[in-house]
Amino acid sequence: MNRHLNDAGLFANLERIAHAGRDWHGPTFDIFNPSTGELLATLPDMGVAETKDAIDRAVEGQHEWAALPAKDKSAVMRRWHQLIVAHTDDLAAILTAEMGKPLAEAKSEVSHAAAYIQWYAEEANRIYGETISAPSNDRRMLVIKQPVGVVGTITPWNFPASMVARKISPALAAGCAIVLKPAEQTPLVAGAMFVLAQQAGFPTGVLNLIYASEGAAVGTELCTNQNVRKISFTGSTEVGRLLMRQCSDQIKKVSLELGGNAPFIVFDDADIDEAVDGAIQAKFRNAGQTCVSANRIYVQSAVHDEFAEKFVARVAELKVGDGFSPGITIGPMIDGHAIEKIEAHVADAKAKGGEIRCGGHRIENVGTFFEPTVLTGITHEMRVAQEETFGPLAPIIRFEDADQVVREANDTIYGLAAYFYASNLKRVWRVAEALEYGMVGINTGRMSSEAAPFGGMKQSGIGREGSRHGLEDYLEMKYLCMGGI
Ligand code: TXE
Repeated sequence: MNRHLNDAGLFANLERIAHAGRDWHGPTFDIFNPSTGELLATLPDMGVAETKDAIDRAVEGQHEWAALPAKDKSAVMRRWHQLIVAHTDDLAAILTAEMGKPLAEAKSEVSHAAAYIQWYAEEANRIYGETISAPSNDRRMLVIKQPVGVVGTITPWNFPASMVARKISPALAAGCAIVLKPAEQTPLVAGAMFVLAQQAGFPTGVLNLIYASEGAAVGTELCTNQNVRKISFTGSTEVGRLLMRQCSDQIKKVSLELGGNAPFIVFDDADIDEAVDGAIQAKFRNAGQTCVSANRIYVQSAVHDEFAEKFVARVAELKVGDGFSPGITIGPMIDGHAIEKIEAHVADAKAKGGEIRCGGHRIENVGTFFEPTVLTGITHEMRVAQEETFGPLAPIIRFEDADQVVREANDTIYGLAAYFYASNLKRVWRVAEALEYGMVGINTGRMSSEAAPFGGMKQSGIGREGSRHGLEDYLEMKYLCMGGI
């Protein structure tokens, strides 16, 4: 077992938490540390039968949970939040071990996850309906909100703790029960959060966990089982499309948070030092493995060289390595495929005239590391600008015309996040309104918050997570009309 997890008290119970506490005699799969290749854990490899069981348990659990008064639901959720806060170090160690991100980033992710649970614990007390002025005096008309029912949730490996909290906590606040399948690379922190949920006192069947070595079989069961009323998925656009097709027969509700191709635009009236800071955050957080990662950096001609020079100097200071080592700012890629995708984007850019300003290579050692890389001389047509790289690769595109850059920024199938730096107020408004993205960071490289709606337009997804809007996605609206009054 990983030396950093020896003291992680939560680690001991992870194998049993998924199978309703029973022993497991079926197939298993292994979880490895991507920094070291070390074996971390062996888990039950569950399939369709276990998913059906979990859904049945969730149906029972959901009735009990929905019937609890709002303040009691809120109290259980608050206890879960407190336990997560109290175990931040343990959870962060598990997260860094299975996913690789630097320990400081892992702690900040656990805090972010806890913030969602706290926010929605409060929101559980604030589910309101409405009354309607009836057109005639002999009737009363109103709208009530009720939980959608059992929710199937599938999460990715890049934020293994906060994705779980971001999906589960609004669903719980609404009165739903959950069947969760975390990503096969990073199921351990989800398991640990479930151990803490059990200690917090959720009724049996409210939270159900499926460990599986791949997503297809469990995903198909969740999408096609009549008792699952909604699917909430974060992952690739390709799998999102598949899940939506599978849900279509039953007209099942779906929330999808999928790929992105975020533009980061620096106009000539921007504060360049602040723009460099923002670009470092927006590009290199989580080693570029975020759906809101700045994928294309457009810089206006007059400030291009100054920006590029300062940016390259800052990128050269980033430290790559095992997330447990002090001072590390860039952890490993999740696996070898991720490295191959970055290499292909670099090779394509080089072949078409792009210049490597720093980095550009995988680090040949143990683990799956790639050097933080900056490319200049990039054009909108190159692969690196057209596709989501999902790694520490920053392509800079020079532009002249402000209207043209907005057109290029919007010229993608994605519409998740965009960023721009400018100071002219008229420009700020015009560009903010013209960008076809669900989230726009203006003079900031970081915008995710439990209090704000996170989600995208176009093929980046459907629905929003976080804020009041994230709660509404788990509530059904029912119109009541009372006559004969
Ligand atoms: O995603 P997958 P991968 C993007 C990013 C990345 C690419 C591929 O560009 O490079 O997707 O990553 C489950 N039915 N994002 O391969 O395959 C899987 O088990 C049901 C963006 O990791 O979509 C895991 O739990 N489920 C993104 C989850 O889907 C299935 C985060 C994500 O895996 C399934 C991750 C199936 N047929 C990747 N196949 C973001 N929006 O942040 C897989 N899964």
